[in-house]
Amino acid sequence: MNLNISLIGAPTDIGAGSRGASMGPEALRVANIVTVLEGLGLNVQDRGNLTGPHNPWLPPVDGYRHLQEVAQWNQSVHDAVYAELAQKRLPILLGGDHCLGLGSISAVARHCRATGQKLRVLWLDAHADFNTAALTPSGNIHGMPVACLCGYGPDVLTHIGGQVPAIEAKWVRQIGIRSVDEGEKRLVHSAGLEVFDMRYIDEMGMRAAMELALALVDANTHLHVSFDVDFLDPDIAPGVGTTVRGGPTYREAQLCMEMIADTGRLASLDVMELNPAFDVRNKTAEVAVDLIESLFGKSTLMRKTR
Ligand SMILES: [Mn+2]
Repeated sequence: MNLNISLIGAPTDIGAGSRGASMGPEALRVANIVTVLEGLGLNVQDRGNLTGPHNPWLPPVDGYRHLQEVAQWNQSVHDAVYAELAQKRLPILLGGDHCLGLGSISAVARHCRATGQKLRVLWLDAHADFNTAALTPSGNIHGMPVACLCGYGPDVLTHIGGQVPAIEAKWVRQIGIRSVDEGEKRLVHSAGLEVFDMRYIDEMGMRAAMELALALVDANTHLHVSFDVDFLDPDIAPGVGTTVRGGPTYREAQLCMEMIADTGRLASLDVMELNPAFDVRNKTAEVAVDLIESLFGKSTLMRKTR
């Protein structure tokens, strides 16, 4: 794995349905993300925060809230993530709401085209984030990034990575899903996304889900993890805007991260939707940093390394 890490803060809640994810990057820093990663022997550069338009908090226009502002933020994220990848560094995007997964992953996809790598996206989330303007009940664009990446969305969002669609649905594995709108569900199926929802994890276990989600990841695969903190059960992670009961437990989430680490292919990461306004003594940020530590190879198991 790449030992050179760059942190990119994106302090905005421009695509969300509640305010506060804009404080996410600082909460992760307060939870010692830099020293924890350095403790694993990684070289960490904190690039500070991107800037962008303020949140005007307006109702939807033609099915989108804040479309131009969302596009601006995503362009900044795209440019910053792409620049780090071009310097052979591993970018960690500190969100910010999950609409920014669009900018991040479209940059990753562009990098993979330039380097001839295969891309695998693991989307860890309670939600499929596959809404469109026609389907969305709210107009909040944080419910749309996966659809936009797959080409379903307005031009100003789908074109950010320089190719439409930015990615193919079959490159994505969604894990932990438990809240999908009715019309969104049909689009997820017709687009052909592979989804390991909570029922799958309940019945088959996290291990089986992750073995399938990581199948065929090889030495030429760029593995991107888009970690929406609402993936986790609200008992351990209350600090998000859209809690959904029945998510992975602490141990299940650790196993998920450890199995990703075992591949040695992690090459970029988003940590999204952390909302300190809903948190309790920063515990969600601390859990997130704990899990990130495992994602970068800390083993909690008494197991000899190979
Ligand atoms: Mn999400």
